Amino acid sequence: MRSGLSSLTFCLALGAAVIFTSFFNVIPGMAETIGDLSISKNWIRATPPAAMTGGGFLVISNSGSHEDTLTAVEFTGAKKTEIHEMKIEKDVMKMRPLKGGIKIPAGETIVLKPGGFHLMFMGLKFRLKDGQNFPIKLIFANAGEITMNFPVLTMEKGNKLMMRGN
Ligand SMILES: [Cu+2]
Repeated sequence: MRSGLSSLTFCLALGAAVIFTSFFNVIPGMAETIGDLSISKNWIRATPPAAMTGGGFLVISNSGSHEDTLTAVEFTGAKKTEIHEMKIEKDVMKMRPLKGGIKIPAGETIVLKPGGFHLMFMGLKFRLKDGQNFPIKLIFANAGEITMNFPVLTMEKGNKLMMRGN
């Protein structure tokens, strides 16, 4: 019976590990810090087949006393990554690249979310599927560079993540 018990224990441990891992992938939530900046709720929206563009989202808080700027973003899964804003022009919602990046004023939090600021992946090299993870490099003017793992989520899961409390 001893071997039966130990294999049961093994299975339970494995099950717990699998549950923990998938929980971890689906709900990142854990903030990472670089200098005075705290970055959280980072995710990529899952894309339909043959989509050429994709979107990335995150929350950046600046606890320091100086403004910083997200100047550039690198994602190897796309030919080019831009930082976009959404604006209503003549009653039409349009997006356009923010040439100078996104400013994060001292003591403030900037949210990149669907319908607002976002990372825009142009020329996707492959489909982005729910459950995958990809490293993305964020480059800040003052704080420097940080590479974070971005989970791919459906719009529904991503919106849930954005609505969660910190
Ligand atoms: Cu865009």
